[in-house]
Amino acid sequence: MNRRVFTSLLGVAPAAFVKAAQPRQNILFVAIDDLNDWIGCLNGYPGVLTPNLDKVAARGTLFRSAHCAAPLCNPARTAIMTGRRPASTGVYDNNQPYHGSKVLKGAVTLNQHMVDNGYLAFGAGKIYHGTRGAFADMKGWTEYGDPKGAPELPGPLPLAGPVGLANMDWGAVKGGDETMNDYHVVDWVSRHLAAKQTQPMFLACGIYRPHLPWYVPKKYFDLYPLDAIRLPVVKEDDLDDVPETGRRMARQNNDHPRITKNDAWKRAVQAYLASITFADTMVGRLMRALENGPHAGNTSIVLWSDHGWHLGEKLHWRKFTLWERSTRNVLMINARGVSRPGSTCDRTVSMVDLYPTLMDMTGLKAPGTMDGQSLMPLLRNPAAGRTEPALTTFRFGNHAVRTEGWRYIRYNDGGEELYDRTADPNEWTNLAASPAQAARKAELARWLPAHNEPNAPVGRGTGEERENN
Ligand SMILES: [Ca+2]
Ligand SMILES: [Ca+2]
Repeated sequence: MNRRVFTSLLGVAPAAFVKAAQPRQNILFVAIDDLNDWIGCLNGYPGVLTPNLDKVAARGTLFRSAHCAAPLCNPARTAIMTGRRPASTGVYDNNQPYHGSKVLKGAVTLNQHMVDNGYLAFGAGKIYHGTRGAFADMKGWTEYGDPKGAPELPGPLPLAGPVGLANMDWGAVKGGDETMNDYHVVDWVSRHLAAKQTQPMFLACGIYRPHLPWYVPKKYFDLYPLDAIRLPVVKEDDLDDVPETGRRMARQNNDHPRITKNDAWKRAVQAYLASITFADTMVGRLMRALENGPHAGNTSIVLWSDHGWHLGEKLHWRKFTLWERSTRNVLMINARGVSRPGSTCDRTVSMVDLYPTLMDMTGLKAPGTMDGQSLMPLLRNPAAGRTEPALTTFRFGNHAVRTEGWRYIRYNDGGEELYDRTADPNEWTNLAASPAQAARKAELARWLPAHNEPNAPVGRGTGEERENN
């Protein structure tokens, strides 16, 4: 037997063994785009209506301090699906397909790894940064659905009036839920939840709202009357103690002056809330499909959002910063037989931890280097110790280190920020220049990556990935 044949036989054997040795659970993997902590169980906006997300959280473990690897779609999702963070791969921005990264050449994506090990991997909607073309994983699925709705807009764009931009707009669509893309994505995944299978499934459902534009049916806007909207508290001189690189990040789209000048802050908050409750309703439809189908007793759930979102905090909108509003995302895991219903975990965790966590949940071995660490110990015991902080990277060489008590930011040009999360949850007072904090800064800086991989090539795709909002 030559070496090649021998190796390929060895490659097959473990999967066959795993398949025979243990009954395997399905994994329902739910991604929600641009959802920050404004959900009931995370208490980011008291009064938000997210009964379905709260129910998913109550089924298992809610991670209350989960942070993205990057505060924007493409690198955040690349990190989740490959287990490698931006400083390792060079995928920092929305225009760099992961396929172009030298480091990721030959890397096995999460869904591909499931397929390689006997799972049926079904996906629909936005899992990667794009549902087709250069930014998607076109090969690593048993089947991928990209169903579209046809929401009818009530008039010419922008619906929000003069304050609206092509990519930052909001308003009520004419039809109901069934006109929306997300409705059809949930239907597509639900059909797989209704069908019996002889193999375990990895089922990925990518919900697009509350990503811009905030076009959702009127009934969701009606849930949040304008006179009851509460605005985030901001400090007008907040950016004065922020280094120039951070200030540039905050001002890049000039959103805050435009929105406040047009007296549109409350309307924008209302539209984001409406979009969140729409997404929550879609999660509820998905959960009903799971409960009513043949897989209800044998499916674990991993539900996440890709990063946070500012609605004026630190005089900024959208993501694209290294502050808490951008880095904190939603993560809830119901690992059947492991996580206890209603448990919460306050350890600071990273989204690069998901891939190794799923390896532990499925009994598979990671196919290569993983930058994160499995959350399994925290699913078993949410109070278990964890030393490694969460690292978030925004473009080349800019990083935030988040521990339970602190946030330390170091920009590529050496600019620094340090926030005491306990005393200053709004991150208003930059302590980086304080001599009393020198030792703390040095301790936190130890967690900055030793290597920053150069930028991966810019790619061309379908156009979806070009949105930079
Ligand atoms: Ca996103
Ligand atoms: Ca400040």
